[in-house]
Amino acid sequence: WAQDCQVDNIQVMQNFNRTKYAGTWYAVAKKDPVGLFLLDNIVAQFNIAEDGQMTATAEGRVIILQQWELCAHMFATFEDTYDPAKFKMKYWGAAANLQTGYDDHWVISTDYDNYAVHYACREKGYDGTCIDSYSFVFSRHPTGLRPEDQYIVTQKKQEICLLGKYRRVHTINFFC
Ligand code: ODT
Repeated sequence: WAQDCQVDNIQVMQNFNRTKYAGTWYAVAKKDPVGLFLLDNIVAQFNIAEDGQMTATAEGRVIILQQWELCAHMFATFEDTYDPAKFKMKYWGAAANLQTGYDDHWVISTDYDNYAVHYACREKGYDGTCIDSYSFVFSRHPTGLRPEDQYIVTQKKQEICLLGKYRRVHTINFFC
C-alpha cells in the first residue's frame, strides 16, 4: 500500500488536553529541519495561563556562528487553531543571536505522563508532502522512553512519514 504523506492528512492527538500536557518534557529523539538549531540536552517546559493561553520555555545545546557552543534559552507563545492539538508557535531566544520564528506545532500523540510525539512542517511541496519538517520525541523522564512506550512512538513516527529519520539526543550529559 502507498502511505499517505500529505501534511493535511496527518492525524494529530484526539481531544488534546493542554493542562495535562503542561510541565517538563525531555527530548529523547529528534528529526532535524534544514538549518538544524537545537542539538541536544533539550528540555521544554509548557505552561498554561489562567486564561488558557499556552506558553513554553526551552533550553538546549546549540552551536552558533559555526563554532560557539552554548546553552540557548528560548521562549514561545502558542496560537490556537481550529484543532486543539495544532498550534502556531512564535518563538525567540533570550539572546539576540538565537533563532526566532513562527512554526507549526502539532501534538501527534501523547499519554501525558510518559511520552509525546511532536511535529512541525515548515514547508510543503507542490504535492502536499512536507519538504522541511522537524519532530521531537519527548519523555517525562530524563532517562528516556519506557520500553512499553516504544511501540506507539515507532508507529507514530511511521504515520508522519519520518520513521528512520530521527537521531537520539542526550538529555543529561551537559551543563544546560
Ligand atoms: O532545532 C531545530 O532546528 C528546530 C527547533 C527550533 C525551534 C525551537 C524553539 C523553542 C522555543 C521554546 C519552546 C518550547 C517548546 C518546545 C517544544 C517543541 C519544540 C519546538
